[in-house]
Amino acid sequence: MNICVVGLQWGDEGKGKVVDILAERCDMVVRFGGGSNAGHTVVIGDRRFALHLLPSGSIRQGVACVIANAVVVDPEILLGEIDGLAGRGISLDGRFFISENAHVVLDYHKREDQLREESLGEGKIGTTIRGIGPCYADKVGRSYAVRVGDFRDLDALKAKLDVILDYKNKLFGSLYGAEPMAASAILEKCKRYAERLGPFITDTTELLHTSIGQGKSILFEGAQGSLLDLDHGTFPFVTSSNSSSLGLPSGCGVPARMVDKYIGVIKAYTTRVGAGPFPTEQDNEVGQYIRDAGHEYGTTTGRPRRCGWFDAVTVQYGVRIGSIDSLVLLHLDTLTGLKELQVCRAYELDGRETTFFPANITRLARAKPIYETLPGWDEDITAVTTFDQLPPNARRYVERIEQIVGRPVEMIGVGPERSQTLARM
Ligand code: 2SA
Ligand code: MG
Repeated sequence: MNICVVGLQWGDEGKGKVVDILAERCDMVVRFGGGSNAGHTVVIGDRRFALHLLPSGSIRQGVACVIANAVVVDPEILLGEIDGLAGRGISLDGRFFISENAHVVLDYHKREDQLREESLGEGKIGTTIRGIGPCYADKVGRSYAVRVGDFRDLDALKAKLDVILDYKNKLFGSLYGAEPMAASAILEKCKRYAERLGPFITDTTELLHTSIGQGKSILFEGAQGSLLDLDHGTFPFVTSSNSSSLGLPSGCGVPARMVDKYIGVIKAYTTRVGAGPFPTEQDNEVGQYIRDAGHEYGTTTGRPRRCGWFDAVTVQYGVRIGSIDSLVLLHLDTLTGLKELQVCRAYELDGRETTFFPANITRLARAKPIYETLPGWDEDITAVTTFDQLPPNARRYVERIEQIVGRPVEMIGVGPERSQTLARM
């Protein structure tokens, strides 16, 4: 069985935890997009792992891990994660594979991300400054791109970096008055990356097809959320990759029909980091309550996340474009203590009621959420182990979400730990 797990909101739904749990029954976990902008947290007992580039399955010793073509790889961060796991007794030797065709994030990408964001002032996107957008832009532009496979020929890479840095230095100098960056310093770093990452570099498309042919079960791990998808999200307040499940086939060369099941991860409410529209945002004491109770701060940047009510319109959109079969609903415990809960079931847009999410932000700006109110619960639910043990109002909340979204909730999270997850079916 091949499974894809993606977030259906604006990221941070808790995909890392879900992938970690499902990885127990899989042979291989694959990242198909995004880069170190992702922050996937897994908590096992008193051990907490925050991963940005390595697939969340890497914590499970028996699972093979793949970074596929469309991931943008920051070698500095990747090596830090590999060493970090090794220091905690978890080795990736022989079970980790990076696509030779994945693009590389280098220092000038991070510099460009930062310079551009600063220059935009109020109009900035609120990126993670991890160089993601500039690296994908170089990939699409083709002429100034570095791929992981380039680490195999350092002479050719040197020539390439000379050309790239010449161009970037002219660009940054004239646009932002920035100091030039030395190609030689970047090449020195690349020599170390090449030596350390060399053993992991391979043709991951061949590996994936061979593995599927052998009947192995593959878990595809999405990064960010469906509403941050470059083509289908709230552009320009999106990331630079196809972060919905639509990015899977192009991201790793495995056709969508080879995936047996698509699981959408949602939070019991909505959050967003960075700028952009957010119809159900609660920039008030409710939002603050959720932020405090749910520890809603960025894993990568530590930024406070914007918080708001559950928006079934956004989630339904993620379900539609993502071919989602079932849902995992996390952070139900975060809502404990709120007297009443609002659920957005539709938008009013230009005098009409709609349940189809307008991803175009000019139209989205005119959309007003239509809420229904559900009663909350006070009981601590963090130690609950079955759905039936949940307070009636918590069960009703989950069932109402299933009804509106039109997909079953298979798993429910009542706390950050691996064990605080209720299987529903
Ligand atoms: P970028 O850096 O170019 O991808 O930023 C573009 C937009 O995408 C958003 N984005 C994210 N949103 C939620 N979570 C993300 N990962 C980290 C986390 C974020 C963090 O798990 O907490 O630590 O702040 C993530 N990555 C990118 C970003 O906020 C911009 O809106
Ligand atoms: Mg995250």
